[in-house]
Formats: sequence, C-alpha cells, structure tokens
Amino acid sequence: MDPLNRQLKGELTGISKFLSLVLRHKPEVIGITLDEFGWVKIDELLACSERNGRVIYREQLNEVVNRNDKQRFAISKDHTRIRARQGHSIPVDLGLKPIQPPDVLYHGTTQRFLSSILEHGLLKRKREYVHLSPDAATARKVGSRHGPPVILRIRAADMHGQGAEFYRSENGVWLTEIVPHGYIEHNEE
Ligand code: HQG
Repeated sequence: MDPLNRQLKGELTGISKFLSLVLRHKPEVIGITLDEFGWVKIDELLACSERNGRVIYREQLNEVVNRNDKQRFAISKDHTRIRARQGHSIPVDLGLKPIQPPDVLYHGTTQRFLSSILEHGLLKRKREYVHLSPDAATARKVGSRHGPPVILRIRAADMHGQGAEFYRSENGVWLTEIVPHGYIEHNEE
C-alpha cells in the first residue's frame, strides 16, 4: 500500500475506534447521550467530538461507516443519526428479534480463557451479550484479538431447543445471553 493510502486507512481506523468507544461504551467522555435505541444525532456527535479535541469531517464519518470491515455502525434512513450495530456495554434496545440459530455457531477465544470457559460457560462479561460467529474463520479472527486463537463449537440449535434466545445483528454477529458449558465443544487441534 502506498504511504498516502496507509495514512488514510490509519485515520479511518482511529475514527472507528473512537466511535466504538463513544457509541458502545462511554458516550459521556464527550458529553453525548444515546437514546434508548443507541442513536445519537450526527451533528451533535461531531460537534461534541470537536469540542473534545477530535475533529471528524462528515465525509470521513461516511467513509468509516461504509468501508468498515465489520459494518459496525449504522446511519439512520434520514441520514441524521448514527449508532453502533452491536457490541455495547451500556444497555440499548437494538430492536433485535429472537430467531432460530443454525445447528452450530462458533466462538473464538484464546488459550488462557479456556479452562474457565469450559468450567463456567461463556459469559458476556462487560458486554450486553456473548458474541458468536457464523463460521470458524470469523471466530478465529475474533479470538486472535486476545492471543493465540482457540475455536469453540457451540451447539446452538440444542440450546435454542431448551429455550435459549438467539439474535443476529445486522452485520451477522450472533448474540445470546450466556452459553452454559454443556453446549460447548472444544476439539484439540
Ligand atoms: C472470554 C469484536 C473466561 C471470551 C469481535 C472473550 C466480536 C471468558 C472475552 C466482539 C469467559 C471477552 C466481541 C469465562 C467468556 N471465563 N473468559 N467464563 N466467558 N470469556 O472482546 O467475543 O471489533 O468482550 O471468550 O469481532 O472476543 O468490537 O468479546 O475472549 O464480535 O466490532 O472473554 O468484538 O467486534 O472479550 O468479541 P470481548 P469477544 P468489534
């Protein structure tokens, strides 16, 4: 990649991380409030960001939203508001409807969490849900964020059959409250 492109990409990644912080976890750091569905007015977001030393142009925001590898953010139909599609640690109503999951979903984690997960199940920890992936390759990427990846198979349809609810966010991430350890399979690689 040429240096200019690399710099542009770096800027967009920086903005994406900043948006994740304020739209999923800590809107208060720039003095914005999300509505109950997680939305905030884009004008307000950009003004408050600037007041806190972070200038973001509307064009950059659009680039981040459109080019984002995981489609993390959504802009409202009238183009005035923005929210994160999932991954919140503060309670927001994403309007997700419970749906039937596939037989198997995957969770990517890392070795040092494994014994605790196999003992206690998958817990949502700081987030509002446990995040599951539709395929092993995606789970591998998620797990790699924490260290050498470990892929777990989750017997999702069986869980659903026992009453557990599953949701799929608009960008294909599967969400559920907790995965009891009995539904987790780990095959040594
Ligand atoms: C682990 C990214 C010990 C869990 C990704 C994970 C995803 C336990 C970590 C999204 C445990 C939490 C979420 C237990 C769970 N004992 N460790 N009982 N239960 N854990 O980052 O799933 O880039 O909160 O395995 O793509 O890694 O932000 O969750 O390793 O979709 O858009 O506790 O974040 O998306 O870590 O990732 P995280 P996650 P974004």
